[in-house]
Amino acid sequence: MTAALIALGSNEGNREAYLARAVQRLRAHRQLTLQKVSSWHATRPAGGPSSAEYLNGAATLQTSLSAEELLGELQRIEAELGRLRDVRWGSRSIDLDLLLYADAETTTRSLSVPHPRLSFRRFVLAPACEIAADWIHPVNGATLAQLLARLESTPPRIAIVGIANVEPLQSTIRRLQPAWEVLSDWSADESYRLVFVTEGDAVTPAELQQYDRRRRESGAPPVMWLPRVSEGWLLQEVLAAITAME
Ligand code: A4P
Ligand code: MG
Repeated sequence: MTAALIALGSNEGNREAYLARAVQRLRAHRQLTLQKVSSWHATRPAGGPSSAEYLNGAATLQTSLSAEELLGELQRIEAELGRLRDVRWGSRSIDLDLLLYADAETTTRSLSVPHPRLSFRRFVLAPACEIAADWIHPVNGATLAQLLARLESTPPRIAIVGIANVEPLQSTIRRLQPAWEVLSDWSADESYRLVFVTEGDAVTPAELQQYDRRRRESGAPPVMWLPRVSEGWLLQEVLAAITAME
C-alpha cells in the first residue's frame, strides 16, 4: 500500500455537494482506503478566465494502485460527477489532483508528481496542512507546514530566470501587481517566494533537480520549472502563482 495526498476543488454549481460526492466515491473505492479529509476552504481563483470562488480541500489515502492508475481513477470520478474539460484553468464542478504519491518523482505526458504547483499554492497547502502537515515534499525536502510558513515569512518577490530578455515581462508584471518585486537574479539571496525557471537551453531539468537537492538544507525557495513556454504563457503562470501565494 502506498500513501497519497490528493487535492479537491470545485467552483461551479453546488460546490459542497460535488466535494461530498467525490469524497463518498473515494471512500467507497475498493482499491483505496481514504484516511483524512480536510475542511473546505473558500479561495480566490488563481489564473484562468473564471472569477467564481473555489472551495478547496485535501485528503490522504492508502492505495494499492500505481500513481498512473490512481490518477485514472480520480479522472473517472471527475467524469462521473460531470466534469467537463474545455479551457485550461476554467471553471470546474470537480477537480481531483494527485499532489503526492509517497516520495515518488514522476514526470510523464499525463502525470507530474509531486504536483508542480503544490509548493507555493496557499489554496493547496492550507487544507493539506490540516491533515498532512509533516509530509515531506520529495523534491525540495521541506514539510508542507514549512512550505506554507514560507509564504508568510518571505517578502513578495519572485525570480524569473533562464529567459533572454526578462525586462518587458518584469515591467508588465510590475504594472499588474505593483506590490510584487520581480527579479531575474536568483543566486544573490534566498528571500524569494518562488523562482520560475524557463527555457530548456538555459537550465536542464537534471540541473534543476540537482539544484533542489543541494539546497534542501538551506530552505531555498520552491522552483517552478517551465520548459519552453511562450512569453504569454509565462506571464499567465506568474500572475496565477502570485494570486495563489497571496
Ligand atoms: N496531470 C498531470 N499531473 C497531474 C496531477 N499530479 N494531478 C494532467 C492531476 N492531473 C495531472 O488537468 C490537466 C491534465 O493534467 C490532465 O489531463 C492530467 O493528465 P485537468 O484537471 O484536466 O485541468 P486543470 O486542472 O485545469 O489543469 P492543471 O494545469 O492541472 O491545473 P492546475 O494547475 O491544477 O490549476 N484556483 C483556486 N483558488 N483553486 C483551484 O483549485 N485550480 C486550478 C487548476 C487553477 N486555479 C485554481 C484552482
Ligand atoms: Mg486537475
